[in-house]
Amino acid sequence: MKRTILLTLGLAALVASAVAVAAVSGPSPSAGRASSHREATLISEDPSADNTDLYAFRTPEKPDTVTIISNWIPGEDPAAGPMYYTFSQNARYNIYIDKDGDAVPDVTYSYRFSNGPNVAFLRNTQQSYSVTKTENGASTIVGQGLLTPPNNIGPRFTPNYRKLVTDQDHLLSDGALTFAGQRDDAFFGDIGSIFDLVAIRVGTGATGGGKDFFAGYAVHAIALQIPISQLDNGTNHTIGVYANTERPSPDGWVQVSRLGFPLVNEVLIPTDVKDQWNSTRPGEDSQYFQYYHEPILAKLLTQLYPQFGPYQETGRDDLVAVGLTGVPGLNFTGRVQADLLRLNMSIAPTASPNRMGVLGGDLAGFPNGRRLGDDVIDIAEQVVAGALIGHKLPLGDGVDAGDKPNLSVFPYEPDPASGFDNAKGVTTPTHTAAALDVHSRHAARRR
Ligand SMILES: [Ca+2]
Ligand SMILES: [Ca+2]
Ligand SMILES: [Ca+2]
Repeated sequence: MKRTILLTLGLAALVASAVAVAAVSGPSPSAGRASSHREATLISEDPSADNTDLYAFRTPEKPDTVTIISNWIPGEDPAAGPMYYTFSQNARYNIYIDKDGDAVPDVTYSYRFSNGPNVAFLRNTQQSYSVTKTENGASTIVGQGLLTPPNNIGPRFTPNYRKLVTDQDHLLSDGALTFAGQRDDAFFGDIGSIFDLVAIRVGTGATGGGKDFFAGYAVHAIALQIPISQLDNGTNHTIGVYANTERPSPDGWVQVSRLGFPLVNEVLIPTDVKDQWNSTRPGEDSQYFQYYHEPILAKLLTQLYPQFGPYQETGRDDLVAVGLTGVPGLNFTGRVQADLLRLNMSIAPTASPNRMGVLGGDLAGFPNGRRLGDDVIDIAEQVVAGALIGHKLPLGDGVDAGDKPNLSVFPYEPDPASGFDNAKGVTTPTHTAAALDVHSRHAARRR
């Protein structure tokens, strides 16, 4: 029903917005990168299956629940129509939760999306979806015929966008709350400088001056809010979470992308191994031990910033613990090495979160799970440089928060900017005014 109304609204708006839409119908930008945006060769050719970020935290407003947010599709330009970004109909989007430290998922939520009829020359971005939960080997459909909001196209096509979003919070039959759809990318960072050989624009990077590459870009998100009572193992209270995307193949569903801990495939895994890593399940991650134990980035820092060194380039048991097993006393899950985002759910949410998380003395933040505001780039740079082994450096990218404040209500990631309000390429009368100014000065001289 809602979709019909939207379609009608959309058609009514078409005539008025046709010129504007035609002006933005060029190819979408390919520059999007985040903690794992466009990080490996194959997946960079398949953006709608590309995991970008994963978050897991105890919910401040409902502390008896855990919120998991998984993002896909890097660098969505909200104006990039008419084939606006959507979840792929030919993919399976999964969120996995390991409750007992063996790196084998105990609870899986799988999402499948279907497109509705298109609107003239515009893609209909409101999709329907189903959610299947697998637990103890048994699969149950816990949600069916659910809707995403449409993408934020503009005030005529998608007016009252906040309400379009809140209308699509859905309670699943197992008691979890879910949302799926376009969101502003909560990830923040100066990727423009980082990928220019870890360039730092100002000082050591911890004093501002960076550019948030992700400002104005969106992603597609799946958010889940699950009662802790459904996930708690009763002993160490620690879950390991990861998300992946699967595509169909003649041999069944194949994993084409995955994400647990941020920045792993981006920064730790060598380029030639990145595609293989994306196809590996976390339970087989001990094969990547050497890339944690002898990180490439530490060697790179030695070459690029010898004045801040020396950096410990080998024997990095601290990185192995943080990334592969969890940190003893915080979120250790046992000896099985696996790339998972580990969250000790017995640690209460912090009233005033510190963006540096555990490094800043705030145990409710990264790397104990990950909150939307945690500054994983600064934390990762400082940890690789040796923050946990006595070599503390105030490294960072000079960007301390996202361009939009996160919401205090589910699904917490901000509403995306609308395509209509896109701030890029704004033409100002500056040149004309300057030219006129020159003319008038000439005229004044002549007088
Ligand atoms: Ca398990
Ligand atoms: Ca943002
Ligand atoms: Ca930062």
